[in-house]
Amino acid sequence: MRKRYLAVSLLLSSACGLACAEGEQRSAKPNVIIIYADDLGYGDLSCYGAKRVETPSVDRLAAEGIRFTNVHAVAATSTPSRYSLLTGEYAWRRNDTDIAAGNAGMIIRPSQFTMADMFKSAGYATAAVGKWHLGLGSSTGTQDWNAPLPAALGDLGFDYHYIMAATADRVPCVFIENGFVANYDPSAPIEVSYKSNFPGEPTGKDNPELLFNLRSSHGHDQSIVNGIGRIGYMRGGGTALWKDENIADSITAHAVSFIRRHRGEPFFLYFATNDVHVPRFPHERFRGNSPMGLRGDAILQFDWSVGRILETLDELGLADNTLVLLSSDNGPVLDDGYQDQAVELLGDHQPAGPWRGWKYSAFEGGTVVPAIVRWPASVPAGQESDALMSQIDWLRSLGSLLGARFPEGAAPDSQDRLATLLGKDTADRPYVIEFSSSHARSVRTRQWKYIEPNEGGSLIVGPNVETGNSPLPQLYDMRSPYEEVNVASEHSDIVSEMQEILQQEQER
Ligand code: NG6
Ligand code: CA
Repeated sequence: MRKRYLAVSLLLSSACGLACAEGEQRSAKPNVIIIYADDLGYGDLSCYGAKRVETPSVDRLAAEGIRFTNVHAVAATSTPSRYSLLTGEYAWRRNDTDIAAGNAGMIIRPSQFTMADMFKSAGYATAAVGKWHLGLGSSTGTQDWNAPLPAALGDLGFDYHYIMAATADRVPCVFIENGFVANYDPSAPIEVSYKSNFPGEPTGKDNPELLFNLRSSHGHDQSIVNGIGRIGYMRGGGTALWKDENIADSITAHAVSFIRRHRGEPFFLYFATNDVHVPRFPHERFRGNSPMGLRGDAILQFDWSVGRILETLDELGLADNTLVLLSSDNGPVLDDGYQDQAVELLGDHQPAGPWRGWKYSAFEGGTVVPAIVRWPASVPAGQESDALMSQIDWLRSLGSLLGARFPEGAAPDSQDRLATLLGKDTADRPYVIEFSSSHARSVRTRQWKYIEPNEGGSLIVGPNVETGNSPLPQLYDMRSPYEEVNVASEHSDIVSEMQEILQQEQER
């Protein structure tokens, strides 16, 4: 592959004029790595002000690039955020993008143009490693996990994948490598159900004595794998079952080996970590290293994974021309279903930084996330940008970097904001649309935040999260970041403007 690429560029550069220029441009294409953390909050990194946890590798990335302070994930939970990042379409345009079960059918359709398709069409080697959570196979509940899946990430433009089907707290607890269970164990056929248990199999609910690694606090009381209760039922798996304490090692090793394999050609790596999602059960070399218990330790483990990626780039001489984009899929949460003492050991740490609300919420804490860009060949170090941005735009922005052509109808909500992403300007997106787990949409501009009326309750009891829901329109003046005083009735003109934006977006 490498040889063929070199041959093509030699051919181009030996020709004259335009072909020559194109050849040079081609070889200058940066590698792109998206490091997408799970539930990592705006305030969870030391470069974003965290004091009770040190994240030297992420801090280094920020110091060598741009640290953004006003970037939004598209939604306040994983599946819709990831859907939108990879397709450039707002998740709320579809009714099947809520938090996916481990046996959900593939949500992105093979006919859709994805970020991986875009890179592939520009001649990149493409891979997804880590958390997927966007469904697999042709339809929900019909997968045969003992055979190659009929639809997987290969149909979405990824040349290679090594992924968890959903989340670490959802069955099946096995990695899928290129559409088939990795390390498949023929002596332990895999069965999965989100409806009923398999006869004779223990559950967290009935056999709490078997939860030797972590106890659940709410939910997570169905199948038990590795001494941890899960959502959903599974049987079998044998030696293919993951050990939670090795997940970071395993996915990081696969990410590193993809980089090594493709060092000689442009590559795109979507590296979606399991950290710091529940169940938080990092490797023992991280356990006990932070004063914040397992959640803090998982942040350290995340930082270690980032460090391994950066070291690999350094070692291979690829750091200069690799664009690394680090962010998170939604805001932070403390008790997300396991007794990991995230609440008890928090101290004065502020996972969501100055923002109100958490993961799931319509308040800013649901979607404001850390975001860092480093590309030494083109982006001067040591920058900070408070430009208002949304991850919805990353697809077309990166496409603009590659000069990619998008098929008709692709990435309908994504805008080219490459200049902002590379720190060449600080222009705000005119507005950003957010989407909470109770389906409340918000419109955020530099000064205002509007939350549309929603009949859902005001609190999610288990994680103790404010939803931000209200049956009345809410408007906040973001010159003070903590959404506290609803000024909708004083500014009916702004409220109408915001409603108009949502209406127009809806009809587009
Ligand atoms: C919730 C789970 C939570 C987490 C979340 C998805 C319960 C009680 N809670 O339903 O633990 O898995 O889904 O998180 O089951 S996300 O970051 O992948 O969206
Ligand atoms: Ca998440």
